[in-house]
Amino acid sequence: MTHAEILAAAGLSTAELTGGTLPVRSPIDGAEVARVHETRGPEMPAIIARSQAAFRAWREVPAPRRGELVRLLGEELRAAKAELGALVTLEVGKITSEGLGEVQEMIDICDFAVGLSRQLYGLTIASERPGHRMAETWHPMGPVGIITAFNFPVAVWSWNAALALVCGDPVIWKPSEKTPLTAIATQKIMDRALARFGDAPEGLCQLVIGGPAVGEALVASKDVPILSATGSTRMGGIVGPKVAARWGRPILELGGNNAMIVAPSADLDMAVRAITFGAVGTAGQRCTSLRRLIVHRSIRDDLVARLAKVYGKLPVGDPRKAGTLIGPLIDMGARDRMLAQIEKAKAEGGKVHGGQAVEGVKGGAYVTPALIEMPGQTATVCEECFAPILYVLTYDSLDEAIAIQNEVPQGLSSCIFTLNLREAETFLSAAGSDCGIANVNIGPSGAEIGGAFGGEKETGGGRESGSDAWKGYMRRQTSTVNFSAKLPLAQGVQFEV
Ligand code: UN1
Repeated sequence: MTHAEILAAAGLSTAELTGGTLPVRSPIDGAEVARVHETRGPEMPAIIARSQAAFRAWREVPAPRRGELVRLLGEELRAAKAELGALVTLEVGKITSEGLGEVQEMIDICDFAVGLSRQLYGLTIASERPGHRMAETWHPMGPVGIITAFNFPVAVWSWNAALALVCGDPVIWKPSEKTPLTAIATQKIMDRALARFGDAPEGLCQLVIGGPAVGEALVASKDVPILSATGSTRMGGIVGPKVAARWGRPILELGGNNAMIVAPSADLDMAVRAITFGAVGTAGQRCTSLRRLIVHRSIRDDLVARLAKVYGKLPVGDPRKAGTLIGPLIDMGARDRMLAQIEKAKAEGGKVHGGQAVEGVKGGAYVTPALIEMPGQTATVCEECFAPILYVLTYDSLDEAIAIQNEVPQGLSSCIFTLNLREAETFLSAAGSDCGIANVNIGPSGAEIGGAFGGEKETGGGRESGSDAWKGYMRRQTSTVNFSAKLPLAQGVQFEV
């Protein structure tokens, strides 16, 4: 299919694709595929006011009925999966199966949220006073600002939106400036679900497109009590304090520097497959991508030799072509940053396999992934570079491996390959990995939506997606009801008048 056919199949009209100020390029070949209209800064107060008005209506709709909207969204996404997946491939350069996987992730969170809409449970708590009942209720919180990154241009919105909507919160979405087209197409899918739903308030799900002024309005507004932002640690370092300073609630999912420890007992065939998907899948552009391999000295040479062999024959190229495993980086700037990072690692004693610019499709930023044997965990290894670079480090004892794993400032995802129960459980224990995600015999990326997603330290501390992450989108109310005819005070305090 041509670029134009993919855009048309995803339901994008000429009016949406032309006449605007924001140029959109496909990383596949660097071709400009659209000029999209941007939201202007002065429009933001009215957009936020609409969201507040929608909130006042939506919070009174029973949660299971709110879940019906998300159920319809899931249905519409199922119907549009192929077309939206192909658009993800066009706009981000993901291989076909990963483009489809991204849409599947949206469908999965919709299913999860529909179930959740009947399970927004609070606790009942034993009161110390006779004739009293204590309970906790979860209430809608208000508009949620969602700022998403280019690498999961639509799935991250859905993790936030599906939960927010069943929790009774409207959403305002600001996608990455690099990926407005998948956002517009997704908004149209949402609009179809809204139309079928019938009586949702106007302004429940809004999309704003543009640069910092638009994001800044969401970050600064007291009328946007929750601000969920995915992106770099640098961005989170600006957004987080601003939201906190106005007493808003930030949900941050920022940088990762994810590691795998490979122990002597590891099943190396499995480890090699997990390492390869983790490090080079999505061209190394997942927050959860594998960036550091911490290998026991006794198996290091064997593992590096196996990886070097696999790396030598990885199919890089057009992401639409069957058989391609590594598509382009998002743009030439990303490629330049990767090549510069490799030079820095070399200067620190790194021995590099791969890591070269290649032709792929003319105009795209194609690279062979880099495997870099490092003499130790240098400053460069501690930085996140959003590209397929995997550093190999060596360890002798498990304690040392865990210390290396935890030494970096980021804390998103981690894993260990071992068949030794003591090692596995130590890695998962309080003295083990300090990350939000810690896996055994599974790579660090490709998490299911059922678990809470996010991490500690410079990763920002936020949680999205499964488990009880929904609580981040609601406010908790503790109520004590006295059904007795006396008024006893807690803690035995006497205060007779
Ligand atoms: C991200 O890169 O921002 O666990 C999200 C994973 C995906 C989500 C990644 N489910 O790799």
